[in-house]
Amino acid sequence: MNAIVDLRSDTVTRPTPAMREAMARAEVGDDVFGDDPTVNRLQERVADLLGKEAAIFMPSGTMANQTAIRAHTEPGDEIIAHPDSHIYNYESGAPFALSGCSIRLVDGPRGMFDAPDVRAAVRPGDPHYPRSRLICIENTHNRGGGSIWPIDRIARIHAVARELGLRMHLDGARLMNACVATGHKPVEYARYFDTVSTCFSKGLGAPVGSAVAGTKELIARVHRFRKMFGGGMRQAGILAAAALYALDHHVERLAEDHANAKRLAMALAEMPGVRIDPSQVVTNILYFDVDPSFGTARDLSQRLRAEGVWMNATGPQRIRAVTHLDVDAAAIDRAIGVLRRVLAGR
Ligand code: TLP
Repeated sequence: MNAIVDLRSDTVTRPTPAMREAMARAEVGDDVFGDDPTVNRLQERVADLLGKEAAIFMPSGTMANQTAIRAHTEPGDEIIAHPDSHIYNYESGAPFALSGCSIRLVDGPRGMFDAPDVRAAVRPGDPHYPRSRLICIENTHNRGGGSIWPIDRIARIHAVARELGLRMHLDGARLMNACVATGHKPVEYARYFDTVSTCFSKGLGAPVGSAVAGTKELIARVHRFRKMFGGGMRQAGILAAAALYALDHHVERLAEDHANAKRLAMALAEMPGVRIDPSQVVTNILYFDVDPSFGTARDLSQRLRAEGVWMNATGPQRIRAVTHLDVDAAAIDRAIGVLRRVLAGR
């Protein structure tokens, strides 16, 4: 029997033998004391990569985003974010619970809004209102289908933020996917943001780990909240070594994941009962809609699962597939074959 093709998320990747070796060799210390040389090396590397004064290692993307949000805001403040954003949908309501902030949702196609939308959403400086404090942007955008924010749009939003005294946070869980797809350097995006979070445990293939970068002052605040939220880690160099390995070896190869996602999307577009626009598939995430005459998304995903192809239903008729390090072109071919067979035999 063929191995399972797991397209549920790029978080499912397992460390490669070479990454495990790098982890086993890592020099470690107690990172709560600031003593772990490998964590320190990773933090310097990430700060440098993103053109920031400092960076801090985090156990998860969620904690990276939420410690940054807490560092920028005070209870009663308001955050501007997209209704499809990860921080709003998939972080357990943390901005409300951990930072005491409300979120003003600003919509737009494929997870992206523009500067006039932001300007219209900022509250007047009147004590009746919450204080608009922080704009959060996600790049690439997960529920937007792995979409990439155009840099000039980010620059326009940044200009409004500066004019009106708001800060900017980037959820860059998949920033490297955006960089590989466009050829832009991470710093070209990061320069518009006060803080940037980025993940090593998505397409980059590390088992655990994210980071937040910003000014020394902001990162000192983020550090305090990481401790408060229970994210202080001890001999975390073993994990930082995996992240360093991923930055050295797994960035450029993201282009393969993008090519695989595109190929899967093009094949899906030819299948009965499926709606997808392959031209919108620009990185490693794709969504497609299932015609109700072919059953629900959950029905289809269960039938696919029985054939060894795993994809999650994300809505009544919607399925997400994510390509990654553990799915090569041959595995994509197998997934395409199974999809064809299952859809033909509805
Ligand atoms: N996303 C996961 C799920 O939570 C949905 C996935 O499978 O895609 N920002 C973005 C844009 C993300 O997609 C994710 C994870 C996170 C932050 C949170 O990262 P973790 O899972 O490390 O807390």
